[in-house]
Amino acid sequence: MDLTVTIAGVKFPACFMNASGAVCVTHEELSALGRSRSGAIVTKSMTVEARQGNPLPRYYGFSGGSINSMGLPNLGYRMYAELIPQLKQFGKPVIASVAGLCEDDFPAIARAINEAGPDLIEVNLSCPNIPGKPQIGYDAEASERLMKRVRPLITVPMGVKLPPYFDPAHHQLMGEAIGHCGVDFLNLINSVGNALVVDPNEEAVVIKPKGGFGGLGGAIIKPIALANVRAFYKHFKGTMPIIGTGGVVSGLDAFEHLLCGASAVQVGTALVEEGVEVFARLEKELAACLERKGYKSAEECRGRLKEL
Ligand code: RRO
Repeated sequence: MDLTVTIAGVKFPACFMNASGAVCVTHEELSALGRSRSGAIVTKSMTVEARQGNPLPRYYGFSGGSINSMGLPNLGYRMYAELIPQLKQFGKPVIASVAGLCEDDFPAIARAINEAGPDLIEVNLSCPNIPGKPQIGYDAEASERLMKRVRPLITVPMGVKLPPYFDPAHHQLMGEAIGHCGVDFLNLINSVGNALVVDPNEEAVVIKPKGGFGGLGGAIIKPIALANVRAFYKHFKGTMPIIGTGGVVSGLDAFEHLLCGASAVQVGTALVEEGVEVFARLEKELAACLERKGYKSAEECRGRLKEL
């Protein structure tokens, strides 16, 4: 089964890859992704300076998914700029995820990291876990301003990672903003921000930062992720490459993302829980599913969701 995909002109050896944040902070973690069957190496979102992140515990896995408030722990963009040429030797695309603590950080990091030669750059407009900082992706004007500043500074495809939207008016508004900015691909969705998981036995929250509030990931967010993939796929009439992220635990979950319009999928919670072996399992499951349904490739079923 052909599970290779092309996004914004870049060929990926497989349609599964890590979601930014999932075991991709250190040189060791990124190299392990390089050696694995992950179709790409996606870095942790990087800031100007290295960060320790929020206090522990800051990740909690449960039966339906996970909640996190990592707080952008990363090595700082200078270190990732040094690592990227080494990571490219694994022979698969490297996606640099760019974040920032203020608007000016994004162009500064994007310009420098572009020089290091990643294959694509993903601009994270949707980190939910920095105390006191709203998610830029919920402000269409600020997002447009930022995308317009970053786009001319980089020479590789630019994607944006968006938070989930829950109203068609917001899909429309962000779709229009994105359409003005030369965006090459979308990554949908980041975690569902500011959720709260409660442990009734302990009568307590499960993570420390922000009073227990954090980004929800894993199986329980799949319908929200699928809705956002579908809404933007339709907004752009199938012309905008989309990486579907959210709730991919099985090959069938990935198939659903592809049907909704994703070209590839990223794996967060399932990768954290299972380790890099998850990619081989997902490939096998998706290949069996496509085979059963008579598809010849992952690309063939893209967007083919039937409406009633
Ligand atoms: O580091 C985090 O707390 C984090 C980030 Br930057 C993000 O984009 N999404 C998320 O769930 N956690």
